[in-house]
Amino acid sequence: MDSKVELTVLKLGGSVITVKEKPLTANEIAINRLIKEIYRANVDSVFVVHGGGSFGHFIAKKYKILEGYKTPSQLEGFAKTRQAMMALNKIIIDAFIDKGIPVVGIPPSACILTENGRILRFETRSIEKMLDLGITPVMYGDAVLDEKLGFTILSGDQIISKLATSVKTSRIVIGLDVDGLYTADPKTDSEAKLIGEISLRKLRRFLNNIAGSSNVDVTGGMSGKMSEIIPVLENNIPIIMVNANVPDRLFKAMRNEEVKGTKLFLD
Ligand code: IP8
Repeated sequence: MDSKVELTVLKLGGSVITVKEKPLTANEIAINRLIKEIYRANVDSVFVVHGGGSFGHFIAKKYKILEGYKTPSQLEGFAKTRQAMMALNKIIIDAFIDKGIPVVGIPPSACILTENGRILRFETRSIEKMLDLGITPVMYGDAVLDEKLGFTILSGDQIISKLATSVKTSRIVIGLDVDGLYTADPKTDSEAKLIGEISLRKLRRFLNNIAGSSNVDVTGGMSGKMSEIIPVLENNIPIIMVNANVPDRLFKAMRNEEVKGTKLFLD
C-alpha cells in the first residue's frame, strides 16, 4: 500500500448492526447512521470488518460449527452460517453503495485458511490492491475452512488483528454496544467502571478479570476480543473502542477526535 496513506481498520460489532437477541434481524437504522458517520469522517482509507450478531452466532451455536467437523449433519449448519453471514454482508454493502461509497464484500474463506481456529494463511494482496484503488473492503466473522478441524468459526476480531499486523495500519477503531472496556461486565454489574485508557502491560494483568459477553457469542465476547487485539498493541498500533450505538462517537473516533471510550496503546 502507498506508505503515505493512513489505513484505519474498523470493526463494527455484531451487537450494534443486528438485533442480537432476534435471529436474522439487522438493525438497519444503526447500519445507515453508522455508514453516514464513516462517510462524514472522510478518512484516507478504511478496511471494515463486521461481526456476526444474530445472523451468525445462533446458527453457529446450534450446529457446533466452532468445534469443527464431527458429523455430516453439521454441513447444513456450515452452509447456513455462510449464507446468513453473506445476507448480513449484503445488507451492509447495499447501504454503503446507496451512500455512494465504493465497497466490496469479501467472504473470509476466499482468502483465509485457519488451523485449529487460528489464521494460518491470509492472502492480503487483493485487499491491498483494493485499498490502493480507493475501494473499501468489507469482511466479516464467518464459518471458514480449517486445516485440522475441517471448518470452524473465525471471529471478526481475529481478522482485524491479523490484517492490521500484516498491512500497514495507522489505527483500529472498534464500535461496540457498550462505552468501551469496563472493570466488570456493565450489563450485569452496576459497579462496573469504564476504563478510559489502558496500556498493554496493564491489559495483560487485567485480562483474566474481564467477564464474557452476556449474549450468545460463540467467539468469546469481550475477553475473546481483548486477547485477539494483543498482537496489534505489540505492533504499536493504537486502538480505540467506542459505543457505536451513541450517535457521533464512531465519527469522532474515526477522525481521531476526543471521544468517550477506551484507548488502548503499547505503553
Ligand atoms: O461476531 C463471528 O464473528 P464475530 C461470526 O466477529 C459468526 O465474533 C459466524 C458466528
